[in-house]
Amino acid sequence: MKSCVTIALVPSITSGPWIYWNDLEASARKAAALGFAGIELFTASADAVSFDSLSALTQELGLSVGAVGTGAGKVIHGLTLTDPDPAIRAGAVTYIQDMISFGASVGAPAIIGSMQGNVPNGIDRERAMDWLAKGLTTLGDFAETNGVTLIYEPLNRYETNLINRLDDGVALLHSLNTRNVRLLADLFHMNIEEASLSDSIRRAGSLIGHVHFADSNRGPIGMGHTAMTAVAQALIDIDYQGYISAEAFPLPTPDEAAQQTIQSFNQYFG
Ligand code: LER
Ligand code: MN
Repeated sequence: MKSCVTIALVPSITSGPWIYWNDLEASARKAAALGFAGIELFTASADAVSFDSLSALTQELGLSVGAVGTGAGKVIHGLTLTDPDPAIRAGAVTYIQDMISFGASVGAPAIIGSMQGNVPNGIDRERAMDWLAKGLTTLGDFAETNGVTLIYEPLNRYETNLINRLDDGVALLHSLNTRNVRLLADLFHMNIEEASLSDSIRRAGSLIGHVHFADSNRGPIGMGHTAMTAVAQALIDIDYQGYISAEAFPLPTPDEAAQQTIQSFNQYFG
């Protein structure tokens, strides 16, 4: 398993569950100094960070890019895969394709979290799930031709009414006409929705492609009450090889949150 830490690079978004903020180079240098293996980027668009500077920086520091988030497509551009307007759904697909290409240029998968949207008012759940499935299939195939997987993230009930639990995510993935989509196990969302984090991880098994590492209160692991020993054992038992990426509030400060995260990572997975 590989340690990873998030860097938020969207100037108009000034609070949220990301450890480092605003300055890619300074953040990457701090992450490398603490011993993180990877960085996860949250950018406004696919061209917000230049490939040349990103690849030079990560090569110099020996860091990989663990994943790229696509949530700004919803927050800034108002796009989701389940919008009732077909033009907006198509815009969401194009936006995510651009993010997939950007991520693939540095070997990283893109994450679909908030970009999944919600069952819109006045629309049947079945119809919205069909839009989601079509979007994920198109994007899963697109990612495959770019040599990366696509990561789909169940979110807690306050953020989506589409898929809240890993079991339902597994069923969704099995229904798709692509085998290139993996699940994101975000321990914060799971703390709200799952009966047992470790049992859900064991059932999802090899379909888990990325992990968001946050405690019950979305602080860095160690600052809440998630029973992390059992969660870590489940990830070890399913032979999870991917990133354990800190998507948590930068509390009490970004530097202390990063320090707390790497200490917890080493405690459970070192
Ligand atoms: C949002 O709560 C989240 O967990 C992100 O990873 C997805 O956009
Ligand atoms: Mn997440």
